[in-house]
Amino acid sequence: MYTQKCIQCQEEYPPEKIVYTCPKCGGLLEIVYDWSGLSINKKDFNAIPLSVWKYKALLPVKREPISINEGGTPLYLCDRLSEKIGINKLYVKHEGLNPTGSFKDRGMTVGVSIAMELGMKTVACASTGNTSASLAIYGAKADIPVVVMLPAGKVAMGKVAQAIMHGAKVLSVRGNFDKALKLVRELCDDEGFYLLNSVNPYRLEGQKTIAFEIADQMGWEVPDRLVLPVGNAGNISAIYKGFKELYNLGLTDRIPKMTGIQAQGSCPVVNAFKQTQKDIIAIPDPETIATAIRIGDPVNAVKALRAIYESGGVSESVSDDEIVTAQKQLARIEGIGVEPASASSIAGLKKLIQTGLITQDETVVCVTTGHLLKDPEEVLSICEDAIEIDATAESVRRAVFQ
Ligand code: AN7
Repeated sequence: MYTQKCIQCQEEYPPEKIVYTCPKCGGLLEIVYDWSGLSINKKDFNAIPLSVWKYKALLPVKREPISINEGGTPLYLCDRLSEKIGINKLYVKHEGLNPTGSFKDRGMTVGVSIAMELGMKTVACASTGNTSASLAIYGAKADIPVVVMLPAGKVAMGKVAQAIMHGAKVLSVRGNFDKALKLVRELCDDEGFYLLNSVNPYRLEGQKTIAFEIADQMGWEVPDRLVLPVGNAGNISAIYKGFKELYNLGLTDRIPKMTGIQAQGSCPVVNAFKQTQKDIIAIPDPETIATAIRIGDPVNAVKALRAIYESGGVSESVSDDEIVTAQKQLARIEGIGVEPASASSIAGLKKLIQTGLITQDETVVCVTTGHLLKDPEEVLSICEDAIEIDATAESVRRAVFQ
């Protein structure tokens, strides 16, 4: 039993009502459950392999889900990197190892399953890339048409490749992500398409399983802090909700400090946090090498700021140079290949340790949200070129020892 509830005015709407924000006050919605009849125990999770659907009892989907084995991503203990940056224990939850290469799959397996339950005929989203790649693939699996809107020229190649290969109708919008999102919301309202951006509260239900898996993987001991990139601000809100639910169910004994990192040229949530505001002032022309989080007007900002304040977390911005340095460190010290947005979590952690806002005795989990291969062009622009040589032993030797 659950409803869609406004986080602002508390009005509740039935599960099958197609709403994305509160019709009464415009507030964001979240899924709230009546779990009074539910008895759940840590032991219930023993010996079941990790996946989003391991936690089906805590998710809203009734039907057989549209699934391609999402979730179950590794939690790596990063000894060498933690020593280098000066933190007691650092884990990386590598969400880039989901089926389409990003955490969006957790949201889409739930979101597209709900779309099918509701009998929707077309699904749509605006995207900086990963959301569109994921929706294209889940739409293909569900046999439902997909429309995606991307900011022209600002989406990493791997993500566009996925969206077009899996058969979505891909519209390249002359404008940034925030404009594309406005347009797709109008399209969904006018045409009855189902909107699967993270303003859709069902999508965030899938993403809260990141919290469930982290707790599960750590033996139901939660870390002191979670550090992750913030773009449209859905994921940090979802993960916080997940940890809160575990706590309320008595499965864990505390909630980690939610720590949101943005790129300096695109940091409305950080600005609001530093001025202790409850909502953001949009940035009209966001810019960063981390195109996934090049978002100036995040729809879930109010939820994200609540997550940060309530959990005692912080929000910080990092420069593109800091992002690139962290991306290389993670790749070369720990063997974890991530796209720039994901590396912002490591860059942010380093900065917050240096400024003393994070203390060395903490156990931290960084969430790396997308795979390195999403953005090969960025990699080629920041790394050493391959050395082209003649096909002779002499040239080989000269190149190897130069
Ligand atoms: C790799 O695909 O917004 O704060 O349209 O792709 O929940 O938005 C992507 C976001 C972090 C930020 N890391 O998550 C999209 C999109 C990666 C991402 C984020 C995104 P949110």
